[in-house]
Amino acid sequence: MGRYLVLMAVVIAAVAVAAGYIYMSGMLSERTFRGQELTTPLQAYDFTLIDQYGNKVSLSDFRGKVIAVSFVYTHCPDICPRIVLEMAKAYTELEKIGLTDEVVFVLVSVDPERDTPEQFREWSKALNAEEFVYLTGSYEDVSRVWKNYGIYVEKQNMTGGMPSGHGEHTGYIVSHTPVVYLIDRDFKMRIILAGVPPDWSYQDLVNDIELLLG
Ligand SMILES: [Cu+2]
Repeated sequence: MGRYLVLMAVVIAAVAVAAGYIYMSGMLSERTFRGQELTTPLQAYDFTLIDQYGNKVSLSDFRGKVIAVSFVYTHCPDICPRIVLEMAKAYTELEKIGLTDEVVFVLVSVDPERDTPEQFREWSKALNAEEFVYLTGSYEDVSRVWKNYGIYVEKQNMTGGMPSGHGEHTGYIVSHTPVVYLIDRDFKMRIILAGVPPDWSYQDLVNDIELLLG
């Protein structure tokens, strides 16, 4: 009788542990998007600009991959470097899990007058984010892209506003919408990560990219 009770207790405990484990693993595998998911995914707006090597690049060239698109400029004092550095961290994580062939990070200029391909090349080196695609072009071409992606861009003169001695930061700054869009393999706009890190983190970006890759 004693032995029977012990056996029962062991069996009950084992079942409880197994059930708990199944429940836990079920919870862990249920991952959700951390960015804002579009309820009706639309076809991404396609465009052609010039990359940091001077080549013509269309966004649709990357169809079949997950595309992360953001809007930046190289003279940005703080926000853009934070966005690119966070994206670079995400890229490093994706590299570790062997997913970089299936992902592309695209940065479109909000200051095409100063963001030449060469300027982008140097900036990407300084930020250690040379794997990304930096796109610029004529004001007309680039501003059409802002419009289609809902990016607000406004030049603000800094005449006398900045201390001298740092020539490249004088002149003007550009106010712009900070956002990262994720486009899926079918070239559909799916996820919006709004704001500047820490509003979203590289972990959020990796999580959502992994989910889109399926
Ligand atoms: Cu900026």
